[in-house]
Amino acid sequence: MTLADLIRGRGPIKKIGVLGMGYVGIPAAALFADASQFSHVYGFQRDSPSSGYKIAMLNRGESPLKGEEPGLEDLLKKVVGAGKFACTPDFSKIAGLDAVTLSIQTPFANKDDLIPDFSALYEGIRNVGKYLRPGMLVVLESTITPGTTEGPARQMLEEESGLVAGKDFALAHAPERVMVGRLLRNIREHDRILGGIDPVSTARATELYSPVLTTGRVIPMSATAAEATKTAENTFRDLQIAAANELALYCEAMGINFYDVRTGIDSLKGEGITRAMLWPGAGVGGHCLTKDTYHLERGVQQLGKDQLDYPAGEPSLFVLARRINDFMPRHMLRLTREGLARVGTPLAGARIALLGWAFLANSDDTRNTPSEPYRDELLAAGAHVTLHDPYVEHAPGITLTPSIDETIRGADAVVVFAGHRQYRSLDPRQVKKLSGKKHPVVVDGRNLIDPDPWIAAGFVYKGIGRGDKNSHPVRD
Ligand code: SAJ
Repeated sequence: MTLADLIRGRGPIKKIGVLGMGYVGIPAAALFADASQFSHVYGFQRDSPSSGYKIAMLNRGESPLKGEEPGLEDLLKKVVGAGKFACTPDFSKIAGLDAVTLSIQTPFANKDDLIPDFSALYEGIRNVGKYLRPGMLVVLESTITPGTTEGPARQMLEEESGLVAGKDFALAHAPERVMVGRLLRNIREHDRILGGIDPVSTARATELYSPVLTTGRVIPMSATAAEATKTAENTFRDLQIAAANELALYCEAMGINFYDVRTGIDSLKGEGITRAMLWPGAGVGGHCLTKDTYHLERGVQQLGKDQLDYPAGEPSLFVLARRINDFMPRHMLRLTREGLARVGTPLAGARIALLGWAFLANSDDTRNTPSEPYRDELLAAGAHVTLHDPYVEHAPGITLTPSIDETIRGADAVVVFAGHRQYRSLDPRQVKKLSGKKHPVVVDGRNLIDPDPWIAAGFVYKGIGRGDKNSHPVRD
């Protein structure tokens, strides 16, 4: 009996399970449940102290995801109300399903030694393995090191189940490509990279994803190529941001405006000429760009170490890009220190209003926020820091001040770290009044404010990439 026979015997996919009720798993489960082709979807969530609360919320049709997620709450209410979706901690229910997907975080434990923390993912894979039945499909959606699907994931599923991948069950990698704030849209509209360990697995996974795609298409390839595609697309984005950051640092040093240079570079259009330059800023955060480079690096170390031909002794361009982006919060510290020094205020004892704790503009997502290393350095230097973020209610280890006026009151420096729309309309006269300082400092880490009205109001202005303004005469 071949896998194709087993799958034919099972018939079309009807019952689905999604492991990992987070930013990726919840919208994916809701969309599967909303598809008329499928009869029922289980969302699997461990009943742990930290995230067990999600089970009851989801079964009430409520989204535990904070922040604006257009359409998600309504869709959850609809599929729960229709009895097509339920959340459970009972993994034994996997035995009755046709397909299971895993969307579990894959952070790095040690970036220097390229050691990821796959503990949660492997626990999930073993839970699936325990209840795996012939003809079932298993799909890894988490971003993983190239070689994981064909390697450790396959081995664990076979060990736990006693079945053989590609013979008794189908296995594929279909990496998520979602961004907070537009989860449902991204799943429907982005093309779905799909890498089965064999053509039968790829075909079965295509059957799973096609019903939820609207404008998106399935792009089939091998499992390892799919893993490399996902890790590389984030690595390349990180590299593009690092290139913009390095150029911005150069422009500051040369006393010119990065944004003039960017407009100039961007103007070279025409066939074959793409100049998709990204934006410099106060840092790169989130769960993706901060680690996927290391998954790619680990992949080539594990799968291609002996074959790789690379200039001897030269660092990986991708890792260097990571280091440049990780440097930006330190550059923000330098701009803050220099700004204060212009008015004779040492960093020690200075009052800093830090605007923006989320890693992404107009979101509440604080994972690996670049604001944190900056805040830590300020505290280490003896400064007093007041934090504000219109989207983040609370976050571990910090106290947020809900009122922006109270955050700014008495501040020596106001530092914009996240590109939230609310900060775009800050009024320099109002901010100066609240700070009560003759020459408050403003540091713009996201090119949100026009420097001139602030300089005219007596501020010391500092901005990423603004070499044309960062040494302006201070107006009385
Ligand atoms: N950032 C810049 N300059 C830019 C763009 C972003 O400094 O020009 C900073 C942001 O402020 C943020 C960080 O980089 O701190 C990441 O921003 P992001 O826009 O890349 O957001 P992510 O990490 O949520 O989304 C990325 C996206 N990947 C790509 O576009 C290749 C998204 O499509 C992925 O789904 C997501 O990673 C993921 O889950 O992998």
